[in-house]
Amino acid sequence: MINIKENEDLSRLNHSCAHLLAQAVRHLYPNAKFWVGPVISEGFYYDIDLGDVKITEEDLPKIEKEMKKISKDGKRIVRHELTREEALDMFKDDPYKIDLINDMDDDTVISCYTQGDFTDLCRGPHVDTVKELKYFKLIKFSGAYYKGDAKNKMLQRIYGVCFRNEEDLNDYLKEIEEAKQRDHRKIGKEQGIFMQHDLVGKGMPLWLPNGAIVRKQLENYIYEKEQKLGYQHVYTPCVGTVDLYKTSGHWDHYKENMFPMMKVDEEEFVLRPMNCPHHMLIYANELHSYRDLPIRIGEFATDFRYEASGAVKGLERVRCMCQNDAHLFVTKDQIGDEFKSVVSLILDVYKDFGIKNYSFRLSLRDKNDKEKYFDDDEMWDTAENKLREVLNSLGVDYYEAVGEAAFYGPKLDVEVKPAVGPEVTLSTCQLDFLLPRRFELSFINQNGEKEIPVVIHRAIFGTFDRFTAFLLEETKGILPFWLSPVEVNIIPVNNDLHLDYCLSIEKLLKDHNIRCKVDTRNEKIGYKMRESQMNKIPHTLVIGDKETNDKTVNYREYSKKETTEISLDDYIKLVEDLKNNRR
Ligand code: TSB
Ligand code: ZN
Repeated sequence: MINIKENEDLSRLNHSCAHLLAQAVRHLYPNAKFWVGPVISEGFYYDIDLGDVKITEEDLPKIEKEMKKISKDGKRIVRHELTREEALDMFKDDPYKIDLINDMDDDTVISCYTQGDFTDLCRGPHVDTVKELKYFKLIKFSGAYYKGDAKNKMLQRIYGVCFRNEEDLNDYLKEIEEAKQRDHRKIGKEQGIFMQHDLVGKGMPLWLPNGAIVRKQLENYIYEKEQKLGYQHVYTPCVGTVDLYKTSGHWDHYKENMFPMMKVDEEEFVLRPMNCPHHMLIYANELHSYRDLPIRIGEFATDFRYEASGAVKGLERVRCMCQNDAHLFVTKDQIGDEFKSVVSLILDVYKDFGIKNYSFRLSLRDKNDKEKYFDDDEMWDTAENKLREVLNSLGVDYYEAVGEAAFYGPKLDVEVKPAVGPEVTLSTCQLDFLLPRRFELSFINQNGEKEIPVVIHRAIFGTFDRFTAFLLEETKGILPFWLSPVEVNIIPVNNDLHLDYCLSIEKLLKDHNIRCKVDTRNEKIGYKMRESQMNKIPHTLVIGDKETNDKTVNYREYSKKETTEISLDDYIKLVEDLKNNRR
């Protein structure tokens, strides 16, 4: 999808269209006051204070109509520069613009743009006349806190987009429509994956039975992989004391992302935002020799993070999440091999899920920023070079982000683009020189001396929450056989004649751990078949006289027209293979 903000011409056009929107709103609602109307990657928006008037999406066509009218009038868009005094005088009745003017540096050139009866404070640039603003559309409407702060007044935000010609606009609207269809929040609702409830709280999704099946399958899948790679899984509490997070440094550096402290008897607890401290303590529970390393402690661990209320989104950005987490304790010499093993696992998993649209970002330190980064140049240089070397040896494409490393070490993230909204990180692999020091971890090296291990934090799925969100969008909700909540739907042609055989198929499939159901409703076959497709069930069996007499099944794969009749025994073999080999 095109990024409007990065295209100079479209950026100017959309910026002017934001003014056109404001002018139309002013015509329709004379008391409207305007805060800011920036260009964004998806077009533009304007934040508007309409006093007591509440507009809804139904009002957008009316506003669009007024915008079209103004555009037809074809007034020129004229720039004026003002002194601070002139500007303050011109906008004296508008607290929002006064606020903007007062925020400007002394050397800012203050300018405003006038088109017909409307003037707005603005840096520009703009197109020459409103005539150029012909192919636009108001997309949606939402509330937005003044200055993004929940303590402030809620303004009304209208989003729109503008193009140079009708074709581009239509193409873009089609893309938005497709993205809406792919949005995991829509699919998640339709397929009974998750729900939210105000009584539970913002950003705290509830996984429904179908979602729980998907999640359990993902857990089993990654657990098996990690077991084969020598990970040891643990369970730890999702709280820790404030002292634990003081020791780790999170209390000082991560507090704004944490839920507030709660006191129980004499202990001060926090809901944990990360699992590293718990895993450090597990490592420290025993003495270690260099021969024991690498030690890989894994956990499907629930974390709580304070995410801004405007940022929480479906399963993608939540306040209660479950990480597919692990902390690897390695010697300096093992960094390369272990990092390679993690990157290979990421590649392996993405291949299994057919995920192709992602990019690797290698975050490095900014050498000149001595304050932001843990001070050990040699350690950083060695580690950064090692990571590059591994990525090159695996032939992985990546880009380097200098100054984006964490305080404690360099990291590799995998970025993906959701259907709606900016890119997010899925997998992550982070080197850490600091945490093992803070917890005074050690192992006995080959010379019989105490040495501090290096820690690698890694999450392959990231969180089950975010990965599921992404998977639903990538697959448009069409999950592979082994992940589908219902794998096989059995439809008897006639309940009186074929139900018994259907029930025996169901029993046999269930004995083989296949998730299946018999549709016994008194509906037409065509209706049941269509519904089976709508529910994206991988296999639908239609069982009539022939199948019942011959002890066969007639199966149809999702989205395919043709059906195949095979013996029940062969069918069991087929679906077992699909399931066990996660085809
Ligand atoms: C990998 N301590 C490390 C861990 O050992 C850690 O917590 N890293 S993290 O902060 O990057 O989080 C791990 C992953 O969780 C991220 O890569 C991202 O995929 C996922 N994640 C982070 N925040 C959220 C959120 N609010 N909602 C859903 N998933 C999230
Ligand atoms: Zn960690």
